[in-house]
Amino acid sequence: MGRKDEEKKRTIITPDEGEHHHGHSHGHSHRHSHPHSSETIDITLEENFMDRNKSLARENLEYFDSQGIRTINILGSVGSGKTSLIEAISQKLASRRDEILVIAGDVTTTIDADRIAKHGVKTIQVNTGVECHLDAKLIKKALDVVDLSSTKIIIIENVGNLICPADFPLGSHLRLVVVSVTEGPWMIQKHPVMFHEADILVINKIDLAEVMEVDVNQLEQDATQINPNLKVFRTSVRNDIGIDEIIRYLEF
Ligand SMILES: Nc1nc2c(ncn2[C@@H]2O[C@H](COP(=O)(O)OP(=O)(O)OP(=O)(O)O)[C@@H](O)[C@H]2O)c(=O)[nH]1
Ligand SMILES: [Mg+2]
Repeated sequence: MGRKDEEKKRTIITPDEGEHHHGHSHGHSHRHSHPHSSETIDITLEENFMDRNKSLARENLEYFDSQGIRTINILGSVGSGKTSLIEAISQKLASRRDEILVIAGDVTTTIDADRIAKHGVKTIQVNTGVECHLDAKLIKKALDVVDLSSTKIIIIENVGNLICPADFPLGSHLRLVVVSVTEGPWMIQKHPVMFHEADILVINKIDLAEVMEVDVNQLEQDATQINPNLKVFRTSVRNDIGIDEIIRYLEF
């Protein structure tokens, strides 16, 4: 095959000068690469928005600490098993269900919150509308509507996405990312920011590793190369493998 043919097969599209970059919605100003001054103004707004989120996240963290509440932000792609993991943890901690609050983030539905609430833990659904991530303000709002007097653990399920939620701290003590072998062998390498910012990695659906022809050792290696401090667990939520180890590690 000639070089021209190879190039034709691997087309890479990059934004053109003057094109609108609507990567994902933040419900605020976007970068518009128009000539003249609008570019600078819009970027400044975006940076303020991120800073505002960071300072609200710090306030949330201070609040959690003052109340003696431990919080964990669970992130990961769509369908990796975040809700399944929270259900399994809730089931195993059934005798302490009054101590647990789950905040379930979703774009529009209450499906996850309904699944989790079945296990008797207090659950709040936060719908993000068009946003692809939760933010610190939404968490603060959720906290305003519940009685936290018996709460010792807050588990937050973020919107299923490996990109946007990475930039939005919520004020949690820990970030846990769930990936699953059904996402294929490259998803960790392709989303370094998410793994760089995480404390715990859960590689889920190991029951399907063989049929997916995905090497779990390689996934773990990819992740620890990005972040050597990651604590890694291998799980099959479906077959109750690895969940007890996570609960022990989290000291729940
Ligand atoms: N085979 C297998 N399936 C699993 C496992 N864990 C979860 N699943 C299935 O994967 C599907 C998606 O799981 P969820 O827990 O809804 O995933 P999620 O990450 O919460 O998905 P979103 O909230 O939509 O992003 C469900 O059908 C689960 O039953 C596992 O360990 N093995
Ligand atoms: Mg879910």
